[in-house]
Amino acid sequence: MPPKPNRVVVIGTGAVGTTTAYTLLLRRRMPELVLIDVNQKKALGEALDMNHGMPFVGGVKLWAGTYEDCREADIIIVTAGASQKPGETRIDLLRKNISIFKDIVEKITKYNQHAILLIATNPVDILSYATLKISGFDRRRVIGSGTVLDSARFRYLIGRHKEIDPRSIHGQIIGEHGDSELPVWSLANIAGTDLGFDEAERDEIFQDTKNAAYEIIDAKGSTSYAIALALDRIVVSILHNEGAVLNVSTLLNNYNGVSDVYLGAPCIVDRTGVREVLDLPLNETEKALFQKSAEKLKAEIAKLEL
Ligand code: 6V0
Repeated sequence: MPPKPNRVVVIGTGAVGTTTAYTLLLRRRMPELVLIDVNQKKALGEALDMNHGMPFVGGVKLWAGTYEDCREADIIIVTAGASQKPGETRIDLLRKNISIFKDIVEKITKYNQHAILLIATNPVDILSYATLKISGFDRRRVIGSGTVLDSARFRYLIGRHKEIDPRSIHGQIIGEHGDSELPVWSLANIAGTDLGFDEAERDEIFQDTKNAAYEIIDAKGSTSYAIALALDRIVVSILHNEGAVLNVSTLLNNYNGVSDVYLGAPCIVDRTGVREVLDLPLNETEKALFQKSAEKLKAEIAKLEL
């Protein structure tokens, strides 16, 4: 019997879900791609629109489906739920999105116990933690998009300052995907050489990184392209068993003084999901900020009934 084709399911066909699906489709990442939304008409319309491009792409079977289609899925990406309005923080979305998540995760697990769940909905760290608890899945297979996007923004901005390709910049953001995130300046470098920024330049780059989503939401209502590319990057590392190091959100235990919380940290991602979290030798200031980020999220988690 031929091997089962890889299937990716995207739940939520809003700005993030459709851009992610389109990115996966253009790059022909998997033979089967399913779109699910509570608004079935929207999912159908998006699937139809993308399918009409198939003569130019090919090789992907794509349809608007139901939760039964999760049965054969290898990766289920969840982008469903409320998004930030201008002025709203990611944490402000928690009350709306936690009930949506209880419903969605129960529907997924009715049909599938083996897939990797990749969460993008905000607040992504808390919802990933909630997904772990609701699903009962192994922690390696519940992954949040974490600070992959923030790290990309950070590298882009450093690259722009230095006029160097962002792919050659080694830099990362860790902690909450949100207001308490932090840059790891102590380890940031270009080919092992110091970045040479003064305090004011560092501050400007980090503030622009942290506030990027607010700026984009204010300008165009939502962010979608870069998060879609970030999710595509995570999917590829899983499907191709690459072992790429990506700052996804994962369950941390005894990690830089932090336990029992999901936060963005450098993880080796392969077909098992998060294979390993890399130890980061943070300096004392970074460690304190990281612990503060964890405390903020743990206080929010404590209010939930999980
Ligand atoms: P959107 O464009 O409003 O789309 C949300 C979609 O979810 C809509 O199509 C809804 O119909 C659908 N939906 C709502 N409830 C359900 C349900 N119960 N079951 C299935 N589908 C449902 O939002 P957008 O796509 O802009 O954002 C989605 C989420 O991603 C938000 O929480 C954002 O804050 C979050 N983002 C996360 C990022 C990250 O880095 N992790 C980046 C950008 C946005």
